[in-house]
Formats: sequence, C-alpha cells, structure tokens
Amino acid sequence: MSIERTLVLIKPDGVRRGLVGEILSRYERKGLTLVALEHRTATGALADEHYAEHTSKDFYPPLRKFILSGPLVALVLEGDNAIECVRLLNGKTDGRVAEAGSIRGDLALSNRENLVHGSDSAESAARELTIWFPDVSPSV
Ligand code: RTP
Ligand code: MG
Repeated sequence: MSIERTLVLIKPDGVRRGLVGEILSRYERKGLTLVALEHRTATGALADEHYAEHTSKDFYPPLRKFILSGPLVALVLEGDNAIECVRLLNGKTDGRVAEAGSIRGDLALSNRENLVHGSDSAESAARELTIWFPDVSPSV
C-alpha cells in the first residue's frame, strides 16, 4: 500500500455546467477519501504558480483566462496510489479523444475545457497541495 494525497481542481467549466456532484461522486465511489474541499476563485498569481511549467507555452494565455473565468472547486483526495488513480479517472487531457468511462471521456469535448486537473507526480502533488492548501499536510 502507498497512501498518497493529490490535488484535484474541478475547473470553472465543471462548476458552470453543474457537474461538481457528478465528478466528486466518481472519486468517492472509487474509494478515495475527501480530505479537504474549497469553492474558490483563483487569482492570476495563483494560476501562474500552479501552471509554472506551462506559463511560457502558446496555450497558456487562453488557459489562464479559462482558469480565472469563474469559481472552481479545489479538493485534496487521499488513498492508495491516489495520484495515478485520479489521472486514470480523469482520462486523457483532450476530452475529444479521452477514454470512454473517464471523466473527460464521458463529459468533456475540449482540449482546454476539460473539467478537471489532477497532480501528475508525487513531486507535483507536494508542490500543488502546498500552493492550494497551505494548512493541510501534503502527505499522510
Ligand atoms: P491537468 O494538468 O489539468 O490535470 O491536465 P493534464 O496534466 O492532462 O494536461 P497538461 O499538459 O498539464 O495541461 C494543463 C491544461 O492546459 C490545458 N491545455 N490546453 N494545446 C492546448 O490548447 C492545451 N493543452 C493543454 C488543458 O486544460 C490542460 O488540462
Ligand atoms: Mg498537468
């Protein structure tokens, strides 16, 4: 067993489309534990810190605009192999080709407005959890 914590964002499209309950339910039904949950709106500084690896890319300006376009729901999820587990539940980045059965595969049809974010490694999870939830321990 490798109990991990990971950061999930239900992005502004998920809140606008009324899919927060549906998405949260998928993580809960899988067996992941909800450790923290906040409904909040990102700031430019928070977006730039969160997406540090992407800020120089061509797609960053529209991504930044999107992530700041309304409230989102930030979650800390915990469980055995939680980081990879969330990535599998989320599906491929591009909703148009994401696997059926995944959140993006079932519910998204865009490469940008793809409903969810999940940390992509233990290092990313530690970094992102500290950014979004400074008062929550990033590890169990
Ligand atoms: P995420 O970080 O949101 O969990 O998604 P990911 O790892 O699957 O994808 P990543 O490569 O980290 O990209 C971060 C987010 O940027 C948007 N994106 N737009 N070519 C594009 O227009 C493009 N590529 C990526 C998506 O919202 C993606 O989730
Ligand atoms: Mg990513």
